[in-house]
Amino acid sequence: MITLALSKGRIFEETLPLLRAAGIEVLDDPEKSRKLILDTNQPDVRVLVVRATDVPTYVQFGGADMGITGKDTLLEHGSDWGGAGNGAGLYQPLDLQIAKCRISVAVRADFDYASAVRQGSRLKVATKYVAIAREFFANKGVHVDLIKLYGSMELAPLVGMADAIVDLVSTGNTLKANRLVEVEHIMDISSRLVVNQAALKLKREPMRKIIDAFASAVGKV
Ligand code: PRT
Ligand code: MG
Repeated sequence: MITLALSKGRIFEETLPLLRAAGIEVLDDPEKSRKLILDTNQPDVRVLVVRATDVPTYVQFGGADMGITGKDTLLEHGSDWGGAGNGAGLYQPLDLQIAKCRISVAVRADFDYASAVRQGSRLKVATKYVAIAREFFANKGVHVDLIKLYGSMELAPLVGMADAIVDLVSTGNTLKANRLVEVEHIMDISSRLVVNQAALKLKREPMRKIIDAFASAVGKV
């Protein structure tokens, strides 16, 4: 049995064509079903539906043989496990080039970020990405007080709780709708295939088959 960990939402949607290219059809719709283990057309392949931030954990501890998750999630997970931003030693054979976005710093349109940085002001930064934000501002030599949030970061500057946010941006529409502007582009993000190395040793053949099928489908689906 090969167990694949996925999260609902955009990564799931964008993963379906890759799975199809590997000959795998998921038989249930995770948005409609309450099942957490989904069957596929392949009797020896199943899909676990987990929180996006839990995907690396399932793969690291062998609850899943492989998983698909954003580079953002992997970097934060790696820092929790003392890894130097490498996703806790999780083997990452592939950049799937799906769920692409960037991680950026944004502020209220009326906040003069450049001057604040120039003057060496201490910035209050709200984010779900504490490790990525800490490293970015440390490298820049900017002092920050980080405020951990779990969602809707865009609210924090609007209610005066933070000067800036570090968040994912794709179209920029969410920032625009909340009168925030992007002032730094920290890095580009896409989703990665992560693999449990012990599982790969035990189930080399069937796992290689899936990895190779994903590899040849990347960028084509
Ligand atoms: O619920 P949980 O916190 O566990 O997960 P989640 O709800 O964050 O999962 P999901 O499905 O929303 O996103 C999971 C992954 O998708 C992220 O870890 C990224 O790797 C990737 N991804 C790609 C994105 C975006 N693009 C994205 N735009 N994740 C979130 N967003 C959000 C962003 O946070 C912001 O609020 O969309 C908003 C901005 O979008 P635009 O188009 O308005 O700029
Ligand atoms: Mg979400």
